[in-house]
Amino acid sequence: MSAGVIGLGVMGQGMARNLAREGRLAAVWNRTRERAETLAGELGVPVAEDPAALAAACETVIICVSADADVLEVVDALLPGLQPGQVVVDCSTVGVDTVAEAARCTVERGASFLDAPVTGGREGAEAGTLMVMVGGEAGALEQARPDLAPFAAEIAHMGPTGYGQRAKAVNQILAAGVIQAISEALAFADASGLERERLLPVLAGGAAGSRLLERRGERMLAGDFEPGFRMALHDKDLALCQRLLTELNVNLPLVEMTRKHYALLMARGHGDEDISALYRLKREQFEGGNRRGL
Ligand code: NA7
Repeated sequence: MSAGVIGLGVMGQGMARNLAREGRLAAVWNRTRERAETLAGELGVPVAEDPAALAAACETVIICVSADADVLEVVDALLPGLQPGQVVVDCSTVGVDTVAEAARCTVERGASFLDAPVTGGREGAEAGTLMVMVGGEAGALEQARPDLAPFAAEIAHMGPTGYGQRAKAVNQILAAGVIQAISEALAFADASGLERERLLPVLAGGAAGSRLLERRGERMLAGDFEPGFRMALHDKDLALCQRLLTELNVNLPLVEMTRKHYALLMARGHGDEDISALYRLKREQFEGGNRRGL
């Protein structure tokens, strides 16, 4: 059993490193070749000439690229190298229609497709503790599982194709709520003159504590918004949530509000910062930016 990774961004790099650590990484490929060469040199694995060559060199093809059109482009490019019985696992966060199309093309070649978006961010990818939410056939998941386990704390089968993405959408709505709550509460704390060294440990240990607060609270208050989880990507994910919600004839206030706030920040050039940069807006409210609320 061996895996190849296509897409060596923040998430794909961590996945590839953990696969290499367990001796399961056969090859890598990245659109920007020098990124692949740097990592491949470090890990001692080959850089495939193109996605088709990578597919031909491994049993499980793991994809982790930005958005819908990128996934379809990569799947199209790898098909000529795909053999019956292989499993293509897409860990990108994209729409259910995209994964349905990718699955259709893959199955036509006699291979299997799993939508397997992840949560846990850069830290989770590096530590090999991502939560993986999988849609597709249970048998294909069992076949690919050993090639996902090196970067996962948990791999959960959510249902047929598209159900990994549906589960991820739920997670992204939750993430919007948590980051809204933390940034608003900490802006209030800062404006109130509370000492962060005393406050943060108490909050983290209480009923409203969360991993995001533990990881990001201190850094938000210090004005450090290094990603992590890039705002532009979360905004893309919330747009995917809106599409799923439209099918149900529902607008969720949290999703609408968070996209509005992200739009304001992205227009000011903060889209490549961590989602915790939402704190910038909340803090401005206390500085007279908008005292009535955004
Ligand atoms: P990054 O760090 O922005 O990395 C994105 C990666 O996707 C990077 O390797 C890109 O290659 C690659 N990419 C983007 N578009 C394409 C196309 N069209 N073809 C091939 N490769 C492409 O994102 P993350 O790692 O944080 O996140 C990846 C996914 O996981 C995303 O869906 C998140 O929502 C969750 P490049 O180096 O720019 O050439």
